[in-house]
Amino acid sequence: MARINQNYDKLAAGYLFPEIARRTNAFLESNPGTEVLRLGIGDTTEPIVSSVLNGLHQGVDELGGVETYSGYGPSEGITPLRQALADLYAERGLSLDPSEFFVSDGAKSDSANIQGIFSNDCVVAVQDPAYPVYVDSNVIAGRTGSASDSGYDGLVYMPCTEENGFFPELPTEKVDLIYLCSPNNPTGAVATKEQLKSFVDYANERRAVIFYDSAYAAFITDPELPRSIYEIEGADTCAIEFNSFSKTAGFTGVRLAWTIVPKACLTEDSEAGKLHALWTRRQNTFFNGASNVVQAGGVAALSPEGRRQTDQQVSFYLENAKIINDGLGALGITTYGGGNAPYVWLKTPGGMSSWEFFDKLLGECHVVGTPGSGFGPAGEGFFRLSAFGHRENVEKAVSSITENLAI
Ligand code: PL4
Repeated sequence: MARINQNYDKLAAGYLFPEIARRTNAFLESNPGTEVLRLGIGDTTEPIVSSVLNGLHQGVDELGGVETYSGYGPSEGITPLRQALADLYAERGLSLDPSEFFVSDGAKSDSANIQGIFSNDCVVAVQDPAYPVYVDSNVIAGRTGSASDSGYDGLVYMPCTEENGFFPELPTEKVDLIYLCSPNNPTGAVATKEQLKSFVDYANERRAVIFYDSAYAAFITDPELPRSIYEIEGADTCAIEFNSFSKTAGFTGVRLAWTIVPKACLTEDSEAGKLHALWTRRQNTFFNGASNVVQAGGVAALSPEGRRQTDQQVSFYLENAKIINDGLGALGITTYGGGNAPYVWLKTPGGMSSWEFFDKLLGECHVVGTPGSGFGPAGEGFFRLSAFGHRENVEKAVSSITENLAI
């Protein structure tokens, strides 16, 4: 007799982003013809730059030649791309071997799947608020109890608040798996080297492992802020890092990312090399590699011209963030983030709940954002606006908020 994975029934509600789409569609059904300005999902809007397009075209053309055609590739990624990624980190003085890079179809899938190579009795700590995938994947794996207003039983929430600058204190209990995201989704806060060092030391002392999601690292403009956790001494023995081409190369629909599992990384019951071997085995079994066409695009994105052009696009989105920050600031709304991240994190005016503010913003200004409470209990009373958008739409959204929001 087949039985279902009952952990799915513990999931608190619908996945956040489809829920936003559902509510937006319901609004549009009741208000037909209304133009809705979307600053909700962090999804790129600008066309892929020419050098990356050329790389993608080249990848397609190679499929048309007898000599150049390729079928299944290594599930860890093609060698030129792994080498280009290692070179990128080497530029910052980080010595990682190409074999420590695992190319994939997304930081979402990797950050959801990584827990699968760890024991089910590991205690998990997450920043609160956090990208929902970290929590949901562990709920599904059975590492939590049921959900209440204060979150899931058995999960250690590390509150990120105004008081601590949206970077958490170290857990007081022993935890085994720690999710950190910087630049942070949703708060836009970026961890300093000192802040990361405290977690790296904690993890090394207790043989915990840090999952470091740096999907927005390219948005860091401040040279003092770390773009990779491996800039912190000791991180190679305790940290696994995720990154993505989604937000830099406009690959949210194209799909390409990478995960770094250093060979030095270890757990309390395994030697160095074991985690690397397990992730290799996991990917070999479950994954057949990212598209060869797309990987050709990834190589092009990492070329000098590819980086020059994609950097310009990142700057464009950061300018959008500034427009949002300036507009909300002029209204007297408290905002955070946006300077080194594509997200602006605002405090809801008048102590409104996050979903109340969602309805108000949609109803009065026709602007869609993301309720902070959807990212965890400590997100309540906050709201995320995404800086991904055409300039005209971002400007329209900010004008509409300035003119129509009744506060
Ligand atoms: C909507 C911290 C966005 N449908 O594109 P990927 O898989 O390489 O990267 C996804 C990802 C990974 N890590 C972090 C992220 O914020 C994201 C993308 N997040 C958002 O609005 O929060 C898109 C979400 C998408 C989803 O469900 O992930």
